[in-house]
Order: sequence, then C-alpha cells, then structure tokens
Amino acid sequence: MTDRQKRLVVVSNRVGPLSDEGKAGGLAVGLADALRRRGGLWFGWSGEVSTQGTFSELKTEIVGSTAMVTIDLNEEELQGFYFGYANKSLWPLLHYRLDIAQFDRQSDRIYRSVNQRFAARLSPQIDGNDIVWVHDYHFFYLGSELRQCGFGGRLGFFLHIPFCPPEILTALPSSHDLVRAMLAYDVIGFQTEVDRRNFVAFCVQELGGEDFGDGRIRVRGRTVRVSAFPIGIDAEGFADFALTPEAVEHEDMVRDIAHGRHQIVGVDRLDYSKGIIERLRGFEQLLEDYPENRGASQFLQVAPLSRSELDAYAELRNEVEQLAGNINGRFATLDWTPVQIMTRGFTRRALAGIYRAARVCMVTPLRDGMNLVAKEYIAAQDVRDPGVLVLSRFAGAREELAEALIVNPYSSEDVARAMQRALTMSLAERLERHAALRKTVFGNTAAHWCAAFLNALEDEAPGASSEGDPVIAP
Ligand code: GDG
Repeated sequence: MTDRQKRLVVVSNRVGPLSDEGKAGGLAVGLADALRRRGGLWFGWSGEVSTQGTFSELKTEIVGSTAMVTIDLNEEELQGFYFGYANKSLWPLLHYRLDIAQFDRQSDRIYRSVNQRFAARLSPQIDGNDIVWVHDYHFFYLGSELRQCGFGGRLGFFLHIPFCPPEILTALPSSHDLVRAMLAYDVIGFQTEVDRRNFVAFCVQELGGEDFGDGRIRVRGRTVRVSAFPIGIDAEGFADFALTPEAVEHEDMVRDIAHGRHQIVGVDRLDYSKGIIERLRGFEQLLEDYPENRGASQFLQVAPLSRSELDAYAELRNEVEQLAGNINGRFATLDWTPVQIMTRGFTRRALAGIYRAARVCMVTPLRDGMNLVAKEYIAAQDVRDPGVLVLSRFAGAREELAEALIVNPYSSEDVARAMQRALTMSLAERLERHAALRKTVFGNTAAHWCAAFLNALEDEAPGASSEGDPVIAP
C-alpha cells in the first residue's frame, strides 16, 4: 500500500461537521477535504455525558467514505479532563496566563486517564497502515498511549493554540511528563515559528535534547520533526458566503443600523485570551483622543458564549457587559449608542455579511494560536472597497498578515491610534493593503495546511523515526 492510499485517522476533542454548510469552523473544513479524498476515520468525544463515560458504546456516523466515531465522557471525566486540566490548567498556561492557571493533581490524573481511554478505544479500530493525526491540547498524551497499545504507524500532532516559553511551562507540575509524552509523535506541528521555538527550547533546556537545526530534534535517542504549519481557511468558500442572500441581508442590516457611521467590528468566542476588555478600552480611548468619532463611529462586538460553566468566563462576561455599559453611559446620545455587545452566535453566512459591512475589524487577542477571524474578514471584503484589519502582534496570524495595522493590544493608546488610522485610511491605501493580505489568505488555505502537514508526516519513517525508543512513557 502506498502512502497516498493510507487511510487518514483524525482525533480531536469534537468531531465534524464534514461540510461547511454554515456551521463548521476552519479546522473541520480543512480536515473534511482530506478525509473525503482518502477516506477515513474521525474519532473524538460525542459531546455527551453518560454514566459509562469513555466505556460507553461507540457511536458511528458514516458520511461518504468517512466514519465519524465518538464516545461519551462521564461527569468526573468531563470535570477533570475537559473543564479541569484542559481548560483551567493548559488553556491559560499555554496562553501565557500563569496568573490564572490552576493546577491540581486530581485533574492531571483524570486527563491522563482519559487520554489512555481514548487510545484504548481507538486502538482496535486502526492498524499500522493508517496515518493518525491527533489535534490540540486535549490529547498531549494520546500518541504515547497509542504507542503503548502497540500502534507502530505514522503519528502526527498539531497544536492549534500557542506553546508558551519553557520559563512559563515549567510551572506546570507535570510539564516534563507532558513534553516527553509528545515525543511519541513523529511530526509535531505548531501554528507559528515562535511556538515551534518555544517547544524546541523546552526540549533542549529542560530535557537535554539536541536541535539539529533542520526541523528535527533528538531527545533521549528519539528523533522527531517539529515544524510550523500556519492554518488557513477555505478562502474561496468564505468569499462566496459573503455574496449569499443571508450575508447580504446582514450586511444591509448592519449598514442600516450604522446610519452612514463607520462600523468597527470584533468577532470572538467570549474568551479572556481574545483581549475584548482591552479592545473596549481602546475604543473608549478613541472617543477621548479623537472626539470627531463621537456620533460618527460605532463598535459591534459579536462574542458568542463559550465555556460559561467556568468562573473565569462568567466573570469575563460581566466585565465586558459592565465596561460596554460604562462607555455607553458616558458617551451615548439619543440617536447614537457607541458600543453594542451580542453574546448570541450567527451563522457563518451572516458573519460574512457582518464582516463585509465593517470598515474596520479588530482582531486584538492578548495571545492566540492563529486567529481565523482575521483571515475570514479579509476573504469577505469587497475587493473594490475593502475594510481595514487591525491585528494584535500577539496573534499567530501576525506572522503572515504583515500588511494589517499591527498593534500592542495592551496599550489603549496604540489601539486607539490604529483605529483612527484605519477609519481615516484612503481608498488607495486600503486597496493596496487588502490586495496583499488577500493574496496571503487565498494562497495558504485550510487545504494547503492539511496537505503540508500530511506530506511532512508521510515523509517521516513510520513509528520510530530513529534508533530511539518509540514509546516515551512518562
Ligand atoms: C483555536 C485557536 C486558531 C465566531 N463567532 C461566531 C463564529 N465564530 C467562528 C469564527 C472562526 C472561529 O469561530 C473562531 O476561530 P479562531 O481562530 O478565531 O479562534 P478559536 O476558536 O480560539 O480557535 C485559534 C484556531 O483554533 C484554528 O486552529 O486559529 O488561535 O485558539 O471561524 O468565524 N461562527 C459562527 N457564529 C458566530 O457567532 N457560526
């Protein structure tokens, strides 16, 4: 069997959908394409909680040549694995938020056991001819567990979120175990060079590994490939969304509400990594420093709720609503409300229309793996009259999208200055910047990202890519 014919097995916390009918995010779009071409298996959590948890019956849905197979979690697994270790320890830590990361050995134990359970359930469904691609911070230990179950085929891992520097990661009590477990993968992919560098630094400084400088590292006799694979979007598909009747209806609605005023937009899951509070402060600063915007510009933040069971997220929601209320109380007039916050979600077509109606899009996370909103905004613009992207220097997308207005999201003055510059930018400059950004977004799509990763994985020798021990048991 040649590599091209190898079946693709994808593992991610949530599974599907397989087509971008308006709900799928970038990840699903890129993967669905590869799964359709090769045929495959997509394995993950059903999103349901049952008493049997990871011992529950497999749920299988077949779409074309792809099987989507899921299992449940039980309540203890949900709390310890998903809410606990993944979202209270790893998410903040990897986003450089040591100040709010919480560590407890109980959730560490449950996280590892869920990884072990997923490996045990997946193992009977795969063999060495399959190519296995594991996604994201929920499954750092899964590769090592699959190896211990005897899997000898190709095994890749892609991290969608940032990888923090070793000086921060070492605060995690089991950081050595976690990184050593990652070395069971043959190819480890990150969004950016910065993330790749941080991972390599950990391996060298903390584990005594060696950086060959050619994209490979060796740690305790085991060689793995470590690269950056910046994720893209289905740019054509998203640009088409922006022309659908649903998009046009939303575009018109936003323009009507704006009454000829300039619309500034932000679109993010309500998450503290996205810098929504700092962005609102930046908008307040704009109204202070450039008073001509009072009554002339307005800010719409679309912020669908996410992980609202966690205190940090519930607190953020209150804080955002309070700050928006304060800004409105301070500046609103009878016919103008400066800030609008919407915690409901939109369809992707509606979003495309909202992007198109916005003169400025604020993508100002405090730290972000990539940020697909930045790319979607570019794809959705009218090429004859495009808007301006303001982008945080701490978003992974910054490595590619250099023609955006780059800001330090922590500085309200900097953010306000960039907003003002975007609002007053000439059509000629907007056209020039947008053309360059569009080229990048259309040139590195979700399909390119997927193909680049799988090619790298196929180039590696199966299983143990060196003379070293393929099973790195922490
Ligand atoms: C992680 C990493 C990395 C937002 N509001 C609505 C909605 N969205 C969609 C956006 C976009 C997606 O959600 C968000 O993607 P991001 O990339 O911005 O951020 P995360 O969710 O944090 O994703 C990130 C990504 O993985 C991929 O590797 O880029 O850095 O953190 O597609 O459009 N979608 C709909 N309604 C909404 O109201 N339908």
